[in-house]
Amino acid sequence: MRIQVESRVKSLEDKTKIPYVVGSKSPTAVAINSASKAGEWIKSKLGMHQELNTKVSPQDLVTDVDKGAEMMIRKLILTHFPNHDILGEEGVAPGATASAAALSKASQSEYLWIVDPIDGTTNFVHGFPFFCVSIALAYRGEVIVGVIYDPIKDEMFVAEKGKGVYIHGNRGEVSKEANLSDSVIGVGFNPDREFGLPTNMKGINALASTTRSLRAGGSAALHLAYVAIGRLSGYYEVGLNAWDIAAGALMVAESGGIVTDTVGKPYDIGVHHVVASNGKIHAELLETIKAANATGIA
Ligand code: 2AM
Ligand code: CA
Repeated sequence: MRIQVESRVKSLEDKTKIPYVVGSKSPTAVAINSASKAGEWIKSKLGMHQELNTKVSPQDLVTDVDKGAEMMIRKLILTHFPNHDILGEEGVAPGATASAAALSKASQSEYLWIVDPIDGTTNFVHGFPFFCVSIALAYRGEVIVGVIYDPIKDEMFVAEKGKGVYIHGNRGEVSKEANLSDSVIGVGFNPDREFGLPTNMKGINALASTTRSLRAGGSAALHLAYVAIGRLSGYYEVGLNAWDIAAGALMVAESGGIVTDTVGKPYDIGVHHVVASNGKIHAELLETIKAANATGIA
């Protein structure tokens, strides 16, 4: 696995002339190793977290396991890349203003790791087996590596810019549905009851009657990985943060899909309101969300 990944990195380096391997180990190998180690530890703590606190709302949860996993990932990354910057969910004060400020500061970084130690914390707390570790690396603001690890299913999704998306060595591809009526779309019930939840509910209401079905698994990153490998036709959610989206967005783009914000602007690490799809249904998905006044963008 490592040899395969590192040879892909080498060919990317030749192609782009980016000084891609900055240490003795490739960033992709470090991301895989970190996600795997943190994921196994998180799984071992299932049902055993010690602290449960809330952030922006009573529905927005954080545990000692989120914090411990982020610490573990930070240490592993900095061991190999001590000069890189890290934007991690648990290193940022709760709330949209603090996360926007952190992202704006971090956007100046040459190499920026964007880390969500547990995406799907509500699921982790309730023992619902759908959560993951999400790790992305951006070079001058552009995501070049994305790794998502689901420790319950032991599924490791890996994407590198220009090299596709892989799940356990097999290349992933988006699904083939050409119409919303044949599509299964991932959605989310955002914990922000003032803006995020009501906006998403308008979109969910419109999509429920125009799609084959909807799924709200509670992990943005896993939903995006599922779009990338064709298990979902698309995904829509308003009110997310950079760490929920970065790795998964690269995966969707690398598997032939499309990722934009809710008004169709191409994805960048500042996007909070996301629409991802197999590409074929993208226009219809955007139109439906717009007609429902559910873009979250004035
Ligand atoms: P989390 O588990 O890392 O918090 C579910 O709809 C998605 O929303 C999950 O990916 C979840 O990520 C994310 N989420 C939860 N609380 C959030 C918040 N306050 N702001 C943005 N995204 C949030
Ligand atoms: Ca999280």
